[in-house]
Amino acid sequence: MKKVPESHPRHDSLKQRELLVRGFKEGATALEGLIAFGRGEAFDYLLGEKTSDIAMKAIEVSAALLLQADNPVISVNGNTALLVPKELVQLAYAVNAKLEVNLFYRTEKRARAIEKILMKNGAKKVYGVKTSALLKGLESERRKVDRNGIYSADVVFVALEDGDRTKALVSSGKKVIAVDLNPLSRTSKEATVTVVDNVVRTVSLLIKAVERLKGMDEELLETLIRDFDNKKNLQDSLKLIKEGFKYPEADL
Ligand code: PTJ
Repeated sequence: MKKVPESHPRHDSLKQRELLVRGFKEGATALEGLIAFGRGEAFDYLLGEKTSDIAMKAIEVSAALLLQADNPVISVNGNTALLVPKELVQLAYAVNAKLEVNLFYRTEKRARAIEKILMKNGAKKVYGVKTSALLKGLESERRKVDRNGIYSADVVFVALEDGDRTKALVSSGKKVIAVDLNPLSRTSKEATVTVVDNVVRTVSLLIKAVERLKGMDEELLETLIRDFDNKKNLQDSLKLIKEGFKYPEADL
């Protein structure tokens, strides 16, 4: 892998790009995934490349939803498999969730490559390499799911997701936790809880939030979930992004 100097001001972002390029070369990440990441980076730049308090609120509610779920499933695609494989496996253990590969540009070869990455990072079982059910109201390859995984899940965690599937999941009665840097995307608008943040930062923060909330009163978790207004949270994130358009006073 190429070397990005630690001192480089855009070190983290450049490392993430390298991971995705490697994922592409290894057959796990879609070429289109690299483009999708670039769109996310633009939003992240405007957010100051840090997790906002607004996103933290959504992370806390996501932790509550995962802890309350009977059959939570973490959906993994070609981007998240490279960016946060270890963290997704840890999250799955922390909330007793299943891991399922779900791809827009689905091929069995890619699904297997992603399964291999997750196993290497500690997963014992990965769903979605072979699929056994179809999600209603969806025409893309993402409709292919596992009957014992996403199909029967009550809470699904997604990141870098397509609006169509988010809508199909919500329409089938599931709660969807989405991580999406674009608060205007259809996924952001359709999800039950949207974390407007870089998935690279979100997943470890989510694990910490789960640890904090574990063992808390059911009522407290319910109150957190009930009091959360996703639309308001998205509007607040959008305001923050608008702030990012201001030229720093010091540079004027
Ligand atoms: O691996 P596959 O075949 O399932 O394909 C995955 C991609 C990402 C190619 C596919 O789902 C896709 O085309 O996604 P979209 O429609 O481009 O949506 C991606 C969304 O995620 C956009 O709103 C981006 O702003 C956002 N995004 C990009 N990078 C990140 C991100 N959100 C959070 N963290 C990121 N690092």
